[in-house]
Amino acid sequence: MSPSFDIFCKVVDNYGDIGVCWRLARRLAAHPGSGAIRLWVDDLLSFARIAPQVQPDAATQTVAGVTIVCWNDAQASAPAQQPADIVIEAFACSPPARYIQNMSDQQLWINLEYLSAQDWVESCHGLPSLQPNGLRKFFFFPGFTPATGGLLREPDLLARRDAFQVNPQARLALLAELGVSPEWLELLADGAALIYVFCYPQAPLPALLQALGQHERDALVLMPKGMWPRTLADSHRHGNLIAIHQHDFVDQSRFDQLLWSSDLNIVRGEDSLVRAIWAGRAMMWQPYIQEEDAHLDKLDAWLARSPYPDTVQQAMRAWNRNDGGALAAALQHLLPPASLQKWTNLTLAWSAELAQADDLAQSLLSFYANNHQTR
Ligand code: TRH
Repeated sequence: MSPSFDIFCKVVDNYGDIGVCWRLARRLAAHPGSGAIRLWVDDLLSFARIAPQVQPDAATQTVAGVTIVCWNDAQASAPAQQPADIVIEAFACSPPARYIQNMSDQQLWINLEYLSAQDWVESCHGLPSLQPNGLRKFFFFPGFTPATGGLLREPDLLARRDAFQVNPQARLALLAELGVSPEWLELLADGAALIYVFCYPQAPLPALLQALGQHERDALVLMPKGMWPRTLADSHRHGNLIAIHQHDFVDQSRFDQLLWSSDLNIVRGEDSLVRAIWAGRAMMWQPYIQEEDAHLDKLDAWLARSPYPDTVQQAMRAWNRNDGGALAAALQHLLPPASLQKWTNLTLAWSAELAQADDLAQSLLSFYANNHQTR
């Protein structure tokens, strides 16, 4: 029988926790090998920003085949529910105590961890940890190698991306929908660059704008509203015209399409990292900022697995170290169209290579099949 899933998600900060859980829940709901999918979320307001169909005040609702349960204190003290076959706690958020009381060794209990390209992930992936109630909880690590749980990817994703990218009208329609002006739509249709920026406020954005201004193409920088705490002029003229357009949050499918639409994607956190790779365009990554610069180690580990040459790596390190001078120096070599195309080709080839592996949802189902048989 196809296993059912309970996925528990606490929104700590930002959109990454719910972003990953929502993609996973939808992917599993569409998978022929899984049963009912229930997603427990403690912050439906944040959730609704990336999934506008979600009603922030509903105790339970069904969206895209997923039963969404508002996981608040009242819910936690309500009569415990019958646990699903596979219980996933995202990023070590523990399910409610009363729920755990109803669990037995019939359930597969998974702690879904953050994505990392660091070597140690391979040795920890799939390891059990014995819980005080005698049950085993398994560490499950997404990752970039076959010894990990893989990356989230819908089976038709790259085909949909390819179809979108050969259709310039689809791109312009999307940008028009987000309020990009007719003048800019025309410039973009004539070859101006589109740069997507989803970053933390520590990034040297002014240096990026300046570097774009010294480049031979006009450029439109598209970024979500509210991501940048300081004032930004809407438009600059350094040599070329550089404008910034800030868009309202869109749902995850449109977010993907924005990444497919851009000539350079600068993203942050783990979910956008994966989506920018699948977008197959030139890209830079800013990991979530951690104490003692642990995020810089994460970046280095990921860069070591990436196909990117030194100049691209220098640009990313400079972006993450808030080093505007080094960023500008690297971008001088990377922004000319031929270099940008090479960078794009590298991402495209990497996306094709990574897509050969099982995706995270498939890995979870295979892990269940293997573990279920041995119990
Ligand atoms: O929002 P983030 O910075 O999330 C972070 C990290 O995941 C970090 O590791 C975690 O610890 C911290 O949150 C709590 O970046 P991330 O991971 O890319 O998640 C953003 C999600 O928001 C992603 O699923 C894409 C989605 N999104 C939209 O759907 N529409 C939008 O308009 C935008 C800007 C984002």
